Amino acid sequence: MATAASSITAVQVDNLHFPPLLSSSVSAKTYFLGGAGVRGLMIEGSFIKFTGLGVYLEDKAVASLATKWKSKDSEGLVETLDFFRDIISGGFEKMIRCSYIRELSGREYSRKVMENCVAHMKSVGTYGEAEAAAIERFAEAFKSVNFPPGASVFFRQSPDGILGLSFSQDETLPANEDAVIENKALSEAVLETMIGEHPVSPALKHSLASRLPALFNHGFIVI
Ligand code: HCC
Repeated sequence: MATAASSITAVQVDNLHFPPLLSSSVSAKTYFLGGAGVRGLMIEGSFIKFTGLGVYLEDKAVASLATKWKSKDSEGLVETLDFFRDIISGGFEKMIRCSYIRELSGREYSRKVMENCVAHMKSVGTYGEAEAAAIERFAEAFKSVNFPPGASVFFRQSPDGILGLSFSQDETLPANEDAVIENKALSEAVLETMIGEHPVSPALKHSLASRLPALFNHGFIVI
């Protein structure tokens, strides 16, 4: 079995722990932690932390990204939208874990995510009938779930345009997916809204940009 580099560390976001590796029985893949960061909102002048977001990448992401980006350092990468766009649309699978610091209902959470995704798709011209239908399925999937602190939603974004959703009461990845939505524009928009041009988590972008160069330059140590 292909496993990941021993040099990859865990990340702590508030009380949430993001382990270095994640295995999925759905995809039969192992992912490594690219980075993790907090998503908060300024409410009446104070920064309120709502969720912790972690981006896990399929092993082959390192080789795929290194060719173009290995000569840039962390400070350069964090400012480079094209680098994040290559993560978002690269030909490797991503598993995004969103864990809750504050309790949110599925409706509250999905409303915000959908708003951002629709705005992005409209701005790049990919929002059409198929995307509107995919958004409806997304809303439906979140309709009757609740996320107390510590619960998680996992988004599996495959390069062929599949978005898998798994709801968990803790930090662990469930054995089965709760919904599978086939729509490439929406699957990419979820990650775009987190680490793209108008990111909900600049901290996550910093984490990715600070961790990935070591892997690009020292290679991927298979253990
Ligand atoms: C996204 C992805 C993730 C989030 C988002 C947009 C997120 C949301 C948290 O907003 C949140 C905070 C307060 C609320 C509802 C949701 O992590 O009332 O594209």
